[in-house]
Amino acid sequence: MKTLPALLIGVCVSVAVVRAQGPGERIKDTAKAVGHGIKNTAKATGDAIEDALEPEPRARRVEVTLSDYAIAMPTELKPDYTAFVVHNGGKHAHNFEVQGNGSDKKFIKSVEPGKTKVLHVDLARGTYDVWCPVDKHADKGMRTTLKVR
Ligand SMILES: [Cu+2]
Repeated sequence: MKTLPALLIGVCVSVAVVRAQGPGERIKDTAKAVGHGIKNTAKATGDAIEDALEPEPRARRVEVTLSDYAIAMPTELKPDYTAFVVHNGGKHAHNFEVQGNGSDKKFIKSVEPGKTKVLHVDLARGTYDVWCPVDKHADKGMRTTLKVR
């Protein structure tokens, strides 16, 4: 229990800081800082903060069907802002990750069986690796390559 005194000092210091600032102020500042963090991160990476369920009107639609354990989708596409409409026809939850050209996108939460979600990716010329990042699904067959040209 060598760490206990250190821990107690830490707690006392934290309490002192809260007292000095006033608890309300501290909470408000923290909330503000956290809120900014989320907004800035989302803006900086261009990532959505929740998964889309509908394609954006400006996007080209590409249908994808996930199963246990395969990904059915085109393996060649022309460059375009793309809405992958991903349907899970399997009995297990799956995800869908598209990586290439410095971009790496996947759903924040897996697609449950019978459900459909939409992943928007701005596809440029090049080769993309596509796979399901859940457990060992990629090794079981849920991986493919997409050529954009
Ligand atoms: Cu999977």
